[in-house]
Amino acid sequence: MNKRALITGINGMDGSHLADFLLSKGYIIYGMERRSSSKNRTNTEHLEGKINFINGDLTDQNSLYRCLKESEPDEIYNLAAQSFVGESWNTPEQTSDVTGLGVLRLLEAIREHDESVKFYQASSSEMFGRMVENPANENTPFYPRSPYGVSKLYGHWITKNYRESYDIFACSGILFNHESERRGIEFVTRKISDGVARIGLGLSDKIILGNLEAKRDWGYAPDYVEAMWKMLQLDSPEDFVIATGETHSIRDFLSLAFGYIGIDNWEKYVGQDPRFMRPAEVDVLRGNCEKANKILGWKPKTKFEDLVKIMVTNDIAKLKNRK
Ligand code: NAP
Ligand code: G4F
Repeated sequence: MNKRALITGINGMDGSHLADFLLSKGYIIYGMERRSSSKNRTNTEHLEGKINFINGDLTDQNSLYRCLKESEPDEIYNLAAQSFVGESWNTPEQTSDVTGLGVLRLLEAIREHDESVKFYQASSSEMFGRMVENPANENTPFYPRSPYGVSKLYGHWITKNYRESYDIFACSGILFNHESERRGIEFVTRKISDGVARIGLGLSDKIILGNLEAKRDWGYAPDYVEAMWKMLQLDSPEDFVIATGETHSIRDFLSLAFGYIGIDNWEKYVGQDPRFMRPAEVDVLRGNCEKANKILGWKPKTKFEDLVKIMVTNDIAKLKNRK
């Protein structure tokens, strides 16, 4: 019989890639989206007719009970969140409500509906923040540096707590940064790939950024959603770090991205504005995915250079089509 999955955050980057992956495995998929006056299905337009969209909101407990009743899932992937770190200083209360307490509400819905449902929580490398150990693994102490990181830490611990308290199959993937052509435009990688494409096509002459020295462990989202699924196929729940083990600066990303359009002196095309600096920065992130490799048989497939190329190439194609 086909397995049934409920994915929250279906219209986000990961939600849409996970739906593509689970469809290839024959799943019946319910994608939870919140109501808005104008729907944004840019990432999921191709899924219309193939999956079931249902309305729900992580800030509304009753809507979550209803989503579980309607979808009768075997597996729930909680990918919904206020996921933009920079925004979390502007809306700390809302971020905590959605990204933190939202996890508790889903776990409560599982307790009410059916405790045998398997639950995946999208934990984040932002929880390591000011890294106490580099590279970080599943045993590295946390030190979040943003309201977002603190909220994710609550989601992480409440998932662990419900696993231990109620014997629910609940686990967290601690995913390091992953990107794709479906990444939101305000995140730095997509802001760069889109900006480079515009400059290459003569539509713009500058990209304005914040801190260029920050370093991230960047992987490719389609590789990472497979790890989420693998975690829920285990017999007992465990948490895993998912990362590439490599770290690169924003400067490295810029240099490669501009390189693809034949520009070497990229500094000329990049400006900085304090508006894009953060009150507290995470200077460097790097993860160790040895445990995932050993137990899940997972490792990243896409190299950093290829990730940058995929994103720039896609943005050039998108803009050409629009023209
Ligand atoms: P994303 O593109 O920002 O998607 C997040 C989704 O959550 C959006 O579709 C958004 O819906 C939805 N959402 C926001 N508030 C909601 C609410 N109150 N109720 C229901 N849905 C709501 O994020 P992503 O990059 O795919 O990441 C997926 C998850 O992994 C997130 O939890 C993120 O924090 C976490 N994570 C991401 C990374 C990464 O590098 N990408 C790394 C570690 C962890 P709207 O479209 O309506 O805004
Ligand atoms: O692309 P970012 O906004 O991603 P960030 O903050 O690392 O968060 C992402 O990864 C987390 C996992 O570690 C996820 F949990 C989270 O949901 C999200 O997906 O910023 C990356 C770096 C930061 O150091 C930031 O200060 O880029 C720096 N940066 C420099 N200029 C900029 C900019 N970031 C953005 N968004 N915009 C800029 O203009």
